[in-house]
Amino acid sequence: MKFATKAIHTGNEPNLKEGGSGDVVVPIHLSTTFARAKVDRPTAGYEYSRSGNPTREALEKNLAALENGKYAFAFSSGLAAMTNILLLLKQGDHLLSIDDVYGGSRRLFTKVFGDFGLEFTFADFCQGKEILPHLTKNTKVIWIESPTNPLLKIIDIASVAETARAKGILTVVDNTFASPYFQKPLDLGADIVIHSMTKYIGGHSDCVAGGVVVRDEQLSVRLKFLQNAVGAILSPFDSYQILKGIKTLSLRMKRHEENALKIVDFLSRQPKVKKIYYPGLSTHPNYDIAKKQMTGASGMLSFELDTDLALSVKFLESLKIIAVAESLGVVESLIEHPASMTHASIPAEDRAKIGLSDTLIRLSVGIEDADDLIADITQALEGI
Ligand code: P1T
Repeated sequence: MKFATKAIHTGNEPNLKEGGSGDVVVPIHLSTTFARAKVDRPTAGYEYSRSGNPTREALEKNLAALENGKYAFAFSSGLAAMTNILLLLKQGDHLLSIDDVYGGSRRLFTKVFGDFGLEFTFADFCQGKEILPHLTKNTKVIWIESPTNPLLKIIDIASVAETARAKGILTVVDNTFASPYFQKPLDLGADIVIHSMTKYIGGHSDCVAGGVVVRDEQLSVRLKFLQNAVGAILSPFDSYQILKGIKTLSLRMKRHEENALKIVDFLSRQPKVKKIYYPGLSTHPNYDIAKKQMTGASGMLSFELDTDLALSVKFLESLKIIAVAESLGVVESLIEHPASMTHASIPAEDRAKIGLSDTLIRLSVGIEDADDLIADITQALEGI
């Protein structure tokens, strides 16, 4: 099946067996536990809702299919999903991460797992050979966001994964910014994909959720164990919400990109805009890699105004349709100031090292009419 068909049908198959109800929408199974006729035999494989729930399982099946994976696990947030991946590691293990990651990811690495003896290095790499100087004998994971949050850097996933694999190192890709519609890291050689499903996958700003997808059975067994043992599972209602969001993922992603391209074109003609970060622009430093590994550039972009912090803030606060808010990848356009919002937990000196300036603005282009979004940006630019 092709992507749009899988998004609607996989995991959502009606139960047409004798006694089945034939629902075309997956029911929300709220039961926390499942009764059995025989002490040693769970009735339909379900025992207790933390270890397995039919609604969550439907979503997990769907998510695995979207990423061309075999096994998926749904968690109560993107950070909970990341936590479960990090729990694959042991004290003394080293993780090399791309330097430009979501502020909360960096906080989880350094301020939580750092205290449990995991070691982290942040570096700017694009190709496999660039990771080599940063590897130690204990490196177990390479962590990639591509495109990165918020500078939209593009990392050559196939090249990094090939180098990592030769050294027995796992490649993890946070695919939140691209969504599986535009990029499938497992097909490019990555071992683990993680999503903040709060973003494009859910798409409607009504559910915080995370997901992990793998192909390898051994990894899946450990992740399944950790999901149950640690317990940060996605609730049945939220699983239903995310499944519902996924049904329109392909339509939404097309429109997100279409609108982003129009806005990038508009911004590139504005004298008050100093720099635009968007992987769909032929002037992006890694445009060729983006073209090779993504089928579209998505709806995320960042830009800098040719002004100071105070006027950048004035610009943000003058917007009427586009909301100033954290989060991204949702139907409504959201704009934010990374240095004081999503990436405020990163010390200023580290932000400077990454190139994340105090005047950087990140825009998550929604699926409204692009003309209205451009009119809103125009009136806010006129005020500065
Ligand atoms: O918010 P949560 O569902 O826990 O996901 C965390 C997360 C993980 N990975 C990436 C790339 C992310 O962008 C996020 C969350 N990011 C925001 C809330 C934000 O506005 O950037």
